[in-house]
Amino acid sequence: MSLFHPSSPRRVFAAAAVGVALVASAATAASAAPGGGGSGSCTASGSAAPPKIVPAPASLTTGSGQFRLCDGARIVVDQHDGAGALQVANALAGYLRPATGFDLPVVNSQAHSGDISLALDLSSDPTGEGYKLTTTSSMVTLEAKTPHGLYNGVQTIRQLLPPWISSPTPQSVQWTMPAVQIADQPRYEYRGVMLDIARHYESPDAVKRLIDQAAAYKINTFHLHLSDDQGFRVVINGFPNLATVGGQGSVGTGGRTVDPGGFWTQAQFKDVVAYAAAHFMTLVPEVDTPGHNNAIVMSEYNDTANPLLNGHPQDINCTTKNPPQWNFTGDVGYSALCPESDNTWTILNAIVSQLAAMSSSKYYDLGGDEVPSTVLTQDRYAALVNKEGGIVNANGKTVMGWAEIAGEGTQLAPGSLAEYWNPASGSSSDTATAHEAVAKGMKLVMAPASHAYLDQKYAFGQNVNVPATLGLHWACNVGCDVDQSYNWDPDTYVDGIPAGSVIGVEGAMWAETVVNSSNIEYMVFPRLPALAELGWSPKADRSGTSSAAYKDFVTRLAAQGARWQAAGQNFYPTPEVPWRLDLAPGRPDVNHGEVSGSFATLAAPGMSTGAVTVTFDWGDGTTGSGILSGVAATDSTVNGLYDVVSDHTYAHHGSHDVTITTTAGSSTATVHVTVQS
Ligand code: TNX
Repeated sequence: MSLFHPSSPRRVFAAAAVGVALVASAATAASAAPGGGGSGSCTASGSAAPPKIVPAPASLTTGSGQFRLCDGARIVVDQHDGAGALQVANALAGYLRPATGFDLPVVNSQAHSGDISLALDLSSDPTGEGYKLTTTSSMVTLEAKTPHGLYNGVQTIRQLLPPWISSPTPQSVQWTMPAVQIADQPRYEYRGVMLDIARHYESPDAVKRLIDQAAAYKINTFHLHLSDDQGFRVVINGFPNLATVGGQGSVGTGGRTVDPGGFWTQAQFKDVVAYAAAHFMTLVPEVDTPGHNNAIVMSEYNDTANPLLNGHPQDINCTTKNPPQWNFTGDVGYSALCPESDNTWTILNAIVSQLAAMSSSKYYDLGGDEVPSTVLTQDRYAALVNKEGGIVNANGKTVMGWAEIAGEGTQLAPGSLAEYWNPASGSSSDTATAHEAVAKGMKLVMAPASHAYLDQKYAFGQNVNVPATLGLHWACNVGCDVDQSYNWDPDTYVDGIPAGSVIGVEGAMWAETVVNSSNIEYMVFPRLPALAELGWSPKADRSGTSSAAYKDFVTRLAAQGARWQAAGQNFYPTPEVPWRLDLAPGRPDVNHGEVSGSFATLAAPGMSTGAVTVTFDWGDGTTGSGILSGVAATDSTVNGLYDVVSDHTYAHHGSHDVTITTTAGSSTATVHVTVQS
């Protein structure tokens, strides 16, 4: 059976003028033709850019030549590989269709020249996430043992294509991929990103956006921090106040007139879990206990009419205030639920059982951080963690929590997961929680704040505050830029941790200062890709900015900037990264033989319009210049893509290749112009 569709009519960008018609398009796109059947007319000219993949594949060999994806190409998947492989094939088509404008039908058929084929025929893959990818001048072949492995390979395919592949609208570029052979698999099984939607509410759509962005870097775990002192963000049946009272505020609400809160319904929660699953990410819910929970206390301590409680829920309150009070500052360490209260357990049973039933990860995160002994003694803290751990296990989940859950007196099932957040490293006594965790048979996820807290400022110090309006700096007193995210090793960060104890890495996006997706993206990118590389790529000498690994990494990271700009994703264009210029041919206008307007789109991360010079070779023996226009950067937004604007009048009709070149020849684009009489 073939699901092959004839290729759609080729897009031609034409503008008619009286007496003269002019067609301008990318020179190469103008000759585009159906390629899936092996048509020779869609060929690659020039050479494809060398592969710049983040996270670096375990093994990559470059071949000669390049593959060109053409209209008429198909995505071939064997129906015997089942629904999982088909899902990934459809995901690949979904990634590639918007920018190419191609049909890219998903078919169950023999692969032809020009096709991309996916197959579950890799026999050995101990990780369940590995893949093998081969691109030649005629075909792209992706093999894996599991659908997740195929999906990881799909993310690599995206990065082998030009950056404009992430554009939501059709672009006139040659979709070439360098010939490569990649055999890849992850170093660690847990590669996470955490988002705090408690300090500031974020919608399901905002979370989906971050899932999309993180999936591109093979992140497989989304840790959702759902509750903290300032907000509780999901409906729990039987305890409506948790959402309606606990969800009202955010940090800095100042009487709830700004920074409004919000909460998700359970249907929305399930929808986000499904969305994550479609991106091969499991979702770990976290309701932080016994501290960081003023929102729970404020919702329930007065819930005397709730039939599930015993009429005097005031006894849940172990905060330092009686009666408890809202506190919408970023203060920590004053709130706690009382472990002796039956009401505490009625509430926690409902929370754990409902969230465990709705979420997809094998882990449930009970929090456990930052409860000073002045608020709860260690005995009472451990009593609460142990009892809640039992509830988590009874609901079929493994306990996860911040590394304090390994402290004195706690007893959690072996295999429970401690997230190490302390900046302390080496043999410092402040690394105790990591050792305690290992001694108790727990595993570690590494998120030392000075390397993995994505809410920390990039730069801080005298007269420096980047970004000016976002971020904290308690773990990074001079700032934590990309080099800090990259230059450390999860296995050896704390001395004396046995091999195999560290199962992964996580970047944590706390939300005291970030209020929307744009803010989140500015803090998360480009640091999360650095952490993703630590989680995925083989161990390397990541000892500092002069290491070969770091230098290679920032060059590969540089290639991501244009992808993010094309996708409309915000990021911090750090001066640590040698961002590249990338041009995509545009669609100039025509007026009686005069060609004018936008000839190209330029990605120039971190560069102002004045910083880039553009020259034009009009293809008729004359040269000229262009100007850039677009949205300038602010202290928390990257500059936009620039239009490269110019104009020229041709003396004669005919065909001309307009060549646009940026400063120092960093990037060129060719626009094919035909002036017809
Ligand atoms: C520490 S350490 C926190 C969060 C804050 C964050 C701000 C730990 C597990 N918790 O409550 O939001 O610092 O950077």
